[in-house]
Parts: sequence; structure tokens; C-alpha cells
Amino acid sequence: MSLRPLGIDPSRCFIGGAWSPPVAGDTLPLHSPSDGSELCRIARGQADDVDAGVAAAHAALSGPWGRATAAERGRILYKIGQAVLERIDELARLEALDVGKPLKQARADVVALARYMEFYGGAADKLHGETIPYLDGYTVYTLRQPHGVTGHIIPWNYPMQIIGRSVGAALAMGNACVLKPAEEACLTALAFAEIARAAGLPDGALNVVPGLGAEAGAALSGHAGVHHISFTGSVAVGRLIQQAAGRNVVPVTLELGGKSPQLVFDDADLDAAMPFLVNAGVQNAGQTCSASSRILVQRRVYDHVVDRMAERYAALQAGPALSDLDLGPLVSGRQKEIVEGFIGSGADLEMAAQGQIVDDAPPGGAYVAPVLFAGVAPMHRLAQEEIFGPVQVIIPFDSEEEALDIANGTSFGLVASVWTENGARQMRLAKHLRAGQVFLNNYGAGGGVELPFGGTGLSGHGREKGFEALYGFSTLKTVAALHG
Ligand code: TXE
Repeated sequence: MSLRPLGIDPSRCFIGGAWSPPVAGDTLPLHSPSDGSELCRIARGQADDVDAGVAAAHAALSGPWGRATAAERGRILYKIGQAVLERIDELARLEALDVGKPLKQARADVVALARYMEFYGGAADKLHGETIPYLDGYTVYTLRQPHGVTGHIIPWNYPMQIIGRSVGAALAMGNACVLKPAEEACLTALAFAEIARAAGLPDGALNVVPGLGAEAGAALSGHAGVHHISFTGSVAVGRLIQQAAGRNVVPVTLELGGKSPQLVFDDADLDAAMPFLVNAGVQNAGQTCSASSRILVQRRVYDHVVDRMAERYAALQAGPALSDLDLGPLVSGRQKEIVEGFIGSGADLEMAAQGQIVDDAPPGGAYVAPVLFAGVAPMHRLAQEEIFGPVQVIIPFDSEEEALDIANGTSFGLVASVWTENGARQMRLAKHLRAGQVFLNNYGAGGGVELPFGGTGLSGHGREKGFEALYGFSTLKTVAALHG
């Protein structure tokens, strides 16, 4: 695979605006999810490389980047967004090859990345401090300031979107970033760094250190020179990140996935609901933190909803990323094994429908045919644990109270949606559902650059996206002047 047109050298780290070989000289293989072949070798960054990235970020804060005004930062972000859109074909193809996602999803991710740059570019000079009435003879005001160096540890499922929401907001506030992309998919992170440099981002404002989680990731999360950590990934690693950051008393934002429900009542517009019910489960082959993996359906319309969802499932096709079907492969053989393990634990359940893997899918690819289970008990493993694959369960309920109990009855709380024409019920459930986002008569899996996003419980804490993220990526200083 030629990466030359995008200016990437994946066997190197991107530090201080230049391609640096990893200090230890090691590389790792990067495999194609679609056929298992080796795409290229990537840098195996380690603690020394993270040290170099953090040092470059500190240098940027003392240089032109640290001195840039908010308006100048905004203009640079805006230009980066435009440059991203100019490379949409190459970036989408790269993401599709690397992550295994269908091209149309990869294109949507590029558009989202550009939109994050546009949104945060526009927001950079809109967050103000305030003056506070205080004692006689005082003038008190607040300054909204960057943390300094921010660490970003991201997963493989939506690299471009997650870079957009976290690095975009951090740069808007004037931080300098060190990004550790996932070892399964890091190519668009590297391409983005090069595009941003060429669009005018000063050297050191964004540094990328590819490598393994236990090496580069652990070094970054425990680094004493980092002032904020943003992590998206598994609950197990989220716990480690919080502990590591805790040793340096550094704030963290954790986005750890979910078990997000859609509640379908018997007065809902089922024609409108149907595409959202299925798409929110199989988008990106179910590897979406806000995937809707539980569909709760009121008894009177239960059989009807199961039949109609099953019909859609039976028509779903999985195949190579560049074939641009409904689903691509999962990101890796390891993820396929995890998901197949979950499907196996549903052997006691009613499989309402299963999609297909196309006949010409290469044998080395990580393909899983999407599966819909019906009549699932709320406490079944498949209704409690994050699967991160194309698997949805349908759970029947009788009353609103029961639906709320089931919906809130997992350890997660990321997204929920309610399908009903009853306005009072919409308001009640929006208030009581345990989730960071509630959608009424729609489901916004991952979309909405402007919408604050994050969870509660095991889904994590802190908010990314929207204007709200700017508060998380900055700190507030109070200045009190006694002038008599
Ligand atoms: O995640 P990891 P994995 C969930 C999903 C999936 C499971 C495992 O259920 O099946 O997690 O996926 C870095 N210190 N989600 O193993 O390991 C790692 O290199 C510092 C949900 O891929 O959490 C990568 O960059 N960093 C989630 C990032 O953490 C470490 C998206 C995520 O990898 C580290 C992905 C360490 N000790 C998975 N170990 C979502 N919220 O959408 C690993 N990393």
C-alpha cells in the first residue's frame, strides 16, 4: 500500500512536526481486517518516544503555538478542516483499508473530522471568562486557560472522528497534544498530523506516537509532563488510565462504551423507527461506543417489531471494506473471536435472524454475520455486557416503569432513545433514563459534532464534543485585584 501521496511514514513517530524513527528502532505489523494481509509496518513507540512527544509539546507551548491568539488558533483549525475535505478520497480509502469499515462510513468519518475542525475553529475565540462582583475596592475576573500538554489515547473504531472531537477541542483551547492511536489502526492519525502541519499547525502542537497500549499508552497516561488525559476505549484500560493519571493528580476524560437501549412503545411510529433500530446496531459492524445493542419493545407491538427487524437483518451483507456493503469485517481476528464468543453464549436464545457474509469475502478477513436475538431476559450476558460487534438483543416489556428499570439495569449509561408519540412519557423518560444522551424518536449513533457526549457509570465521565468539551480541555483562573 503506498502512503507516499499522504506524506506518511508509518514506521516513524510524528514529533515536533517531523518524522522521527522510534528510539528503540522497533516496528509492528499492521494487518488488513479485510483479508489478513500485512498492510505495512508501524512504529512501535515506547517511553522514550513519548518523552520526546511530550518535550515537543512543551516546546510548542513556549513557541509560536503558545503565543497564538484564540482567533489565530481558530483560523488554523478551520484551514485544517478544509485541507481534510480536499483529501477525502485518500483519507476514506486509508481508513477503510486500516479499520475495515465500508467506504461510505469512512467518507462520513472524514466529513465529521472536517466538521469538528470547522466547529472548534469557530469556537476557539468564543469561550470567555467573566467579571465577578465582589468586595468594595476589588475587581475580580476569570481567565479560561489551556491545561498545557494533553494526552489523547484513542481506539481503532473511529480514529478520525475521535481525533476530531478530542484533539480538535484541545487545540482550540491552546493545548499542545500527544496522541497515541491504537495499534490496530493508526494510519489516518498520522495522515491527519501531516495534513495539519501542511495547513499551518505549528510544530509540536500535535505529536503522534503509535505503539502498543501497555508501552506507549501506559507511558503517556503516567507521564508527569502531561496535564490532562483523554481516553476512549475499554473499561479495563479506562481504570488503568485513571489510576496512572491519579498518581500525577491529572484530570481525565473517560469514554468507555455502553449497552445503549432503544425503548419502543406501542404508540410509536414504527415505520420511522425501523431503520434507526437496526442501523444503530450494525453501523461500523457494531463497533461503535454508542451502538444500540438492546431493543426494548412493548408487548403489543413486540411480534411485529421482531418480524420487521428480522427482515432487515436477513438482507444485511458483510464483505471487504472496499466493496462498500452494509458491514465490513471486524477490526481484527481478536475482535472476531471476542464477538463469536458472545454469539456462542446465546446458544440458549431464539436467533430471530442472521445476515450473510458474501461468498467472495477473503478467508483471512475478520467477518462476522450480524445476529439478531429475540426474547432475551434483561439479565442475560448478551443484554448486560458490551459486545462491540453486529449483535442486537430484543427484550419485551409491558409497562413504562418496567421499560425504565430494564433500560437502567446495566452498569453502563451512555446513550438511550425513546420511541413514543406520548409527549409526557418522552419528558419523564428523558429525565429518568441513565444516559449522557437521550434521543426522542430518533437515534444519533455517534453523530452530532455539536452535541455534548459522554456517559455515567462504567461508560465513563467527562464530556467530549460540542461546546462543553472546551470546558474540559481548559482550566479556570480567578484574578482578584484590590485597587481601593
Ligand atoms: O480496547 P483498549 P481494545 C471496548 C470494546 C472492545 C474492548 C477491547 O468492548 O471489545 O474494549 O478493545 C490503548 N495504558 N472498546 O482492546 O485495549 C490501546 O493501545 C494505556 C470500546 O482495542 O481499551 C488503544 O490505543 N493505554 C471503546 C486504546 O487504549 C492502553 C472503543 C484502546 O484500547 C493500555 C474500543 C494501557 N495499559 C474498545 N492498554 C469505545 N468506548 O468506543 C491499551 N491501551
